Amino acid sequence: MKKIDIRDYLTANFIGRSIEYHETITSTNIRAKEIAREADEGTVVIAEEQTMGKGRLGRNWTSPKGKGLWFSIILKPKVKVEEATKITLIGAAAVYKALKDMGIESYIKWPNDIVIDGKKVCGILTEMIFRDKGSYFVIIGIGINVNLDEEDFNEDLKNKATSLKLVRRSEVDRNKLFAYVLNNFEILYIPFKEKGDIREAIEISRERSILIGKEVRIIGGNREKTARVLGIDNEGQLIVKYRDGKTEALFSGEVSIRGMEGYMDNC
Ligand code: BT5
Repeated sequence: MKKIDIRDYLTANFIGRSIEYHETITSTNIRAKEIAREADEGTVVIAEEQTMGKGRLGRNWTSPKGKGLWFSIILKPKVKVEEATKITLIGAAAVYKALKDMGIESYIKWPNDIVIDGKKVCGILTEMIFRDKGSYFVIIGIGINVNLDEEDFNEDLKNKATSLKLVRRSEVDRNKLFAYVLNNFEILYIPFKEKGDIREAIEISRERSILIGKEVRIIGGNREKTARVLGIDNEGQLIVKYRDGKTEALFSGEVSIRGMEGYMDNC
């Protein structure tokens, strides 16, 4: 197994300039939180394998050894904390663009999944650490199924997850893809960090959305409702219309969206 080395491809100035590498770790998000205070902005924690990879809302993230990109970026934006949740959309847009740079087409399932052939190939978990006087750090954890084989997915995941190797039918260069994600992330993140400007990421989330125009089940708290997705507004919220005609803008993080058809079910 080749160790990650992105020196040939990294053009970003601060995202990924410092990388903490682990063979095995519980979760790169957990480790990133531990070192966030001392770390420079843009520091990345990456591991070949996670033994307790985390999804949202306490869910698990399957992270077998040497086959994926499991990493977390430490960010210290100056924007209001309410704005910082939008960083998930920057991550999704950056992964989409990086895959495109590799010649791979993908879709975005708002707010945190990248989907190919109706199956999840990447998930994003954004977490915040609050410090005194209202300041905070952001950890954006990105998991990309690069060279996973069928047998790396358990029965539950087989129908709803895939890897780049499975869709491409050949191995994908992890170093190149990793660097491309970091490069694209920095380009999209700088206007946000400086001015709260997230327009390009939202534009991409709209253009590549797998949800817009579809009927979905919206699951949040203990309620579940059917709605049609009308679009994504300029704040990055998902605009949905319920069967009773009411519309609502949903914040990322508060809901899970399920498809009504075979595609993207439960991802
Ligand atoms: C996510 O949660 O999609 C966020 C995943 C974030 C993973 C990265 S890896 C680096 C960093 N360190 C961490 O510990 N985490 C981050 P959510 O939307 O809740 O989706 C979780 C669900 O996706 C699970 O309940 C499974 O159904 C499914 N799943 C688990 N592992 C998967 C995989 N490898 N590929 C596709 N789907 C998976």
